[in-house]
Amino acid sequence: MDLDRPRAEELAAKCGSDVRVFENEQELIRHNDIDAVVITTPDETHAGMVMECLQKEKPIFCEKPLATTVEDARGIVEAEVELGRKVVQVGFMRRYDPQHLDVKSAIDSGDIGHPVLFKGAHRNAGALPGTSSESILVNSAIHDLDSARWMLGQEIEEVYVHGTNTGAAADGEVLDLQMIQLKLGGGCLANIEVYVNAGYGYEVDLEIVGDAGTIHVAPANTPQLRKQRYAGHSVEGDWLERFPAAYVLEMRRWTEDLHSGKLTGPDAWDGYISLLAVATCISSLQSGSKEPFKRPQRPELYE
Ligand code: ISE
Repeated sequence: MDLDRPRAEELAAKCGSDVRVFENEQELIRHNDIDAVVITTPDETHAGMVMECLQKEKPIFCEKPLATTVEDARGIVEAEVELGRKVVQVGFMRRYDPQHLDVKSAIDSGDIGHPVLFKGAHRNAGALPGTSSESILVNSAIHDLDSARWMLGQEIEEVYVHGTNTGAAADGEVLDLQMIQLKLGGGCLANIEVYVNAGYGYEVDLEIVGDAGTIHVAPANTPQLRKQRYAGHSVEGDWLERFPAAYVLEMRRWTEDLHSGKLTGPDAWDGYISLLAVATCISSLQSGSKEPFKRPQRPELYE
């Protein structure tokens, strides 16, 4: 289903003769032939559709963010707990990126000792129309907040966010470059740049500092070129170019998990906690002070 029906029909035709195009999302979610639903619509539509699928007890893959308000995300967690089994997965695709997975396994193997610092940079070539200081946190920085929790295996305890309006911003008010500092459990820190008007391309950079070494995500998907007093590599234009392998592996694993009956990816709790961290970042950006992260009790379903 797509609001642009001809586009949906064009894609359906490429997928085979028995692929049906639905008029709207309710019709799709309720249809008896539909076993599971993938939601990749605009952010503010996610929560309503997830709730609808939960009522029908249909497994859901929902792009991040799980919702755009903490209340809606909490409602999803409560509905899933009520159902008594996990059916929601959230699209934090970096968890499937081979480069990020290499870093994660180096941390988990103890190669760099105890990890103490997450140094991230997340740059978009240009902000989407309608971008606000808050939507940068809800739509983009949420990846980094999830990545820090996942990579370090620690929960966020405190956040401190600064922002600035750069000359590249179309709107003179929006804080299009933000610096997020986190204090996490186990003595870990994080320092994350999120810049949505970097101009030159799309990049996600990450170095983890441990007490016995550091590990950096491989700098590029493309080879290093050295020529005529130049050394460098090309940079992708957006997340689809940067993370093609991750998106495929994420979808493949999700469908395998559906067949085996046990979801293993980032769940509704991860979606809720990352959104709560976003809300705390927004408070810090607005107050100009560091803010404690008040983490709710994790229900048994997500242990
Ligand atoms: C963007 O809006 C996304 O949805 C992508 O997942 C992310 O990688 C990108 O940096 C965001 O700004």
